[in-house]
Amino acid sequence: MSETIRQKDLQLTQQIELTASYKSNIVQLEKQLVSNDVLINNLQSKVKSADSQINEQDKELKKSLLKHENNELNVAKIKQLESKLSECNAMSETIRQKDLQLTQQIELTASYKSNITQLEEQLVSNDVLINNLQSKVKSADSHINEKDKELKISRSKHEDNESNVAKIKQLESKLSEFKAMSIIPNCLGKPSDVYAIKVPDMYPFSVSCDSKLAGSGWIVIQRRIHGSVSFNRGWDEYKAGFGDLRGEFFIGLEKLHKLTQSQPHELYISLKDFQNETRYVRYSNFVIGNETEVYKIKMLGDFTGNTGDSFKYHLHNNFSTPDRDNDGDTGNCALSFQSGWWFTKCYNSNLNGPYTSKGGLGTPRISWNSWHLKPLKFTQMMIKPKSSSFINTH
Ligand SMILES: [Ca+2]
Repeated sequence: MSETIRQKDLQLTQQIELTASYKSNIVQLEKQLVSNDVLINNLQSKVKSADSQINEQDKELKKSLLKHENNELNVAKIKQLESKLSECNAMSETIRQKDLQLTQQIELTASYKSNITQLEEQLVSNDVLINNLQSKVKSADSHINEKDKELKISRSKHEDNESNVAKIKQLESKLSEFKAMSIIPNCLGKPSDVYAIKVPDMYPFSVSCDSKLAGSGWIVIQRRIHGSVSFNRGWDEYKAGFGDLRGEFFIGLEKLHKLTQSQPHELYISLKDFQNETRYVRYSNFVIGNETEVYKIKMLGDFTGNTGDSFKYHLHNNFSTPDRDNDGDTGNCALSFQSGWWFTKCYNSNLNGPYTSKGGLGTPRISWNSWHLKPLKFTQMMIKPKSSSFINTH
């Protein structure tokens, strides 16, 4: 045990020595710590100052960078401006050229203006000239018109004179005819020929007397022989009469009215066809109305004859011509059958129809349908004063 205690003592002495060494070390270390703290403080203040220096430098750097950037921007701006300047220069050149062109145009315009002014002056002078000429033409025209009027008057006087001379000659020739033909009241007792007849309310006029077909004293009012005279005529011609008294003719409605109105008349109609067959019909009291009565057949009297009565159908009918439809038909019979007649719807006889040797029912032709429907070659209508007929036959 004592050994152990001795060892323990030894160990304890060693430990105490060790601890004393540690203590000295700690003191040294504590001293060093304090000095280190001072150093650290110094360093920390140095770091602070360095930091502030860095910050300032950083700021300066930033400023410098900013300046640098600005500089770059400025360079770019300068480049832009330079390019714009060159553009401006180019434009300026263009403007200069345009100016040059404009100047040229202005000069040209000025020259045109001067031309226009000259032309306008010329126009004004021409206008004056034209006005002068127009007034001269007007005065010439009025002069011509006056001369023309004088000439017309002179011509018309001359023509009037010529036509008057011709009329006088005609009248003289008619007068000499009438003088040569003694004026008769009717055809009674006269051989077949042309005579002057006088009826009340009318100047004497020529008539054809026939004494061969049905005894003496007949005034021929219508005759068809060969078709040389057209019977397709208007109202005025049927009213006045037309044709050749020695050939084919129609006496005229006005004369027919005046004759049949002056005293009672008989009517005789002679017919012949293209087979040279003949027929006749006779009416005892034939009266034609005046123009106001449309020249209607007012009376026929009693019928006699050796064929059918194709005229009775027309009693009381108006007279119609192609240009004057007075018929009882919805159409225009006179136009359809190319003649003037006492049509109604349309006819049973048409002695004024177109002269033809062919055709039948429906064909415009000279027709007497109650005999047959073939065209006729010859017709003659005649009238005679009834009393004279009575006297003549007794
Ligand atoms: Ca009609």
